[in-house]
Amino acid sequence: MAHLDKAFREGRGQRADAKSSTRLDWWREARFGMFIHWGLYAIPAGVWQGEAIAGIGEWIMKRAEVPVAEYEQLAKQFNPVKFDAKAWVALAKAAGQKYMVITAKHHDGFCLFQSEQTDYNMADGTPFARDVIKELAEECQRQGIRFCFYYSQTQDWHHPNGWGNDWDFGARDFNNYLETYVKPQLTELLTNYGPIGLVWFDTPMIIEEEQSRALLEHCRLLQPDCIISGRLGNTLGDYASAGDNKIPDGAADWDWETPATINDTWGFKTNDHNWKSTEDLVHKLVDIVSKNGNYLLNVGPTAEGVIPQPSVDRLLAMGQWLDVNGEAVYGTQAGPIQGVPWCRSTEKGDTVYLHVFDWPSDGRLVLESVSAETARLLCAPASALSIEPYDGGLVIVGPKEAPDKIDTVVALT
Ligand code: FHN
Repeated sequence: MAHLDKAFREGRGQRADAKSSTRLDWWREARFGMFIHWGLYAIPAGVWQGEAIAGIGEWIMKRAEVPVAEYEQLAKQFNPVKFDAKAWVALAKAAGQKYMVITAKHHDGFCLFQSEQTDYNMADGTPFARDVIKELAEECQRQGIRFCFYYSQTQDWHHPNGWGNDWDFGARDFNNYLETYVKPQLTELLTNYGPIGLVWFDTPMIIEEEQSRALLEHCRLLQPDCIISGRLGNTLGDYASAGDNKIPDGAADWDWETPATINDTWGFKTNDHNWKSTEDLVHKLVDIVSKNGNYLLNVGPTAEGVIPQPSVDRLLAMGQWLDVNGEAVYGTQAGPIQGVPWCRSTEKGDTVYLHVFDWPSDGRLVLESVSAETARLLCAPASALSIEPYDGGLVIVGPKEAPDKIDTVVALT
């Protein structure tokens, strides 16, 4: 397992009893979700007082050590008039994503939901004056997407007792912050927005085991079926979290997820144009699923509330590929063919799905130690492919041209 460990950071493991729990059933079926990083950081979008700030966009407050009194002025400008919950959820649906995880509160402390604990929130502290978490939760219900939220439980650069802001605050009472601020906010989020699929805690850092456990129990009491992410800390989450954009070399026998970016940032940055190709994104999705994982792919909307067009284009293209090949992704697990560079495999019931990334020019797919009676292309289900025996394995004979330039899926039974 040593090769796998590199992709999983310490303290981000799966709790011992989670594997046998039915809580994760929908999530294992889903395999692909939409992550949304949206907050005040979308306004500076990577540039502070004329200076481009290196690194991920949502960290601009920390990277530029912006004082709270200055940073919180951004709330008065936050007026995303183009925000459209229906369109965001429809995009996730068209992309083939089955759950949505949005930053209810990120490290900068600004809340996208209405909270009695602070006015530093979208509904009470901005000219927009709307609870976007409510709008998205309702729209997800309507369109059949599991609604989930991200919540930064340890880092809060706005709260004097939260972790991470050393330029404004000195000594802190972290436990007091957890008890008197985090827990009441979790109560609000797990009470006011209907059923929540999962709470995506992040960057556990200094949180101690009994504090992680207290948050877990708090969430369990409010919504027992809600999944808790591995980044709650102290190996108490329901599934393991790989590092950002990290994919392990081989299949894991625990439940895990890779959170990932389409370009390099999570929160919107004007200067980040390093977009991954659709082919790369589909390959990453399939690679992850072929190793028993989930892919949580991020979008970073602008301060106007618009999901950048390069993200939209790629998500729609992924959705088109999934329309044809979704059978080989949703509800599947790691297949029997592992470690072969030109392909990946997933399986469900008695069907093995061979995902061919590099189609051979003679159209002959040689597989060792595999037996199958039938082979069909998901992109042309009516035409069966012939199978020839080969030295303990088999050869599937297909066309000379790759039927799908991105990933041709052959279903073997
Ligand atoms: O610090 C955060 C970062 O801003 C972002 O939210 C990612 C998403 O997985 N999580 C943390 C870094 O691992």
